[in-house]
Amino acid sequence: MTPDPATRSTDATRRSVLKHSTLGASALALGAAGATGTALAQDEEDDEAEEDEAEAVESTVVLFGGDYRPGVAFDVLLSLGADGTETLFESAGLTGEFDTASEWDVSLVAFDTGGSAPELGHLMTSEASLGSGDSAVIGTDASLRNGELNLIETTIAAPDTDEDAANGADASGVSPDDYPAVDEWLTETAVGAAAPNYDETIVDQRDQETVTIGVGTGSRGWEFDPVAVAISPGTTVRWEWTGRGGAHNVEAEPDGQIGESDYEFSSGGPTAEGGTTYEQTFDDAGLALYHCEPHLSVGMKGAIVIES
Ligand SMILES: [Cu+2]
Repeated sequence: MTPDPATRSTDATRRSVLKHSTLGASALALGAAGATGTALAQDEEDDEAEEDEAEAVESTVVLFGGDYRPGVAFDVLLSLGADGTETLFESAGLTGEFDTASEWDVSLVAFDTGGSAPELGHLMTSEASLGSGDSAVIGTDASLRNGELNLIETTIAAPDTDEDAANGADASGVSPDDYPAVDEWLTETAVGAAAPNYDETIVDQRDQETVTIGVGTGSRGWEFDPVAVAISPGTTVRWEWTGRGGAHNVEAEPDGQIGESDYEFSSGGPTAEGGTTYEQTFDDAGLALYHCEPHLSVGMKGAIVIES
């Protein structure tokens, strides 16, 4: 029997989707992602009776590798429904766990990458219920769901409540107003250009043990993503080169830049090699402002707020 697409976003269905979650099992198999995933599944069981609470928890989603844009906000354009989902899975040759298309919700989403035209992608989930008009943010912590099928698993911050979405307020309470140096570094042009992908929000990743920042994101590959992120003291940040936009590096030189910054570090000379990583652990509360040397002039800048 095929579920009627129109009923798939009702509360009753949403609850059954959450119950139906296969996250526990798959997260365990994923090793590093297991700790977070299992805790998440547990949270959902605990919160099942409280619909609103459950929605505030992050949800796991699956994307095609080419659609993965860490830290990028997106709008749901439409839900494909049961028939559309089945067609997509078939045309993409998805097998195995995707044989049961009815267990998945697939949405067509528009990523807000700051370019002139939105970039579209598909977002698959067996636990969150997304509807047209919902907005959320793609997680920066990703793992490979299925290498053969080029599928990435990550989390999304659950659909925002209306007031959050409407005014763009950071629900986390990490406000750029509290960190004028972040604003200064990312918007002023006395040293380099303004970061084109900074929208005066600081992505809250304080609950993550490791945080990943894409190096070479955006339409031209000249951005860090997320451009501004809040982490907890003791967190390791890993920069990951996308392989796009030419040679990049990660350079924090408080003496040579605008804005008060507490950290100095460097990944070394620029490299274009996709998959390159650079890690830095931030033990003390404060600010780290940094940039890419070859692309400082086009605003390839980033900021990390370390706050408990
Ligand atoms: Cu660069």
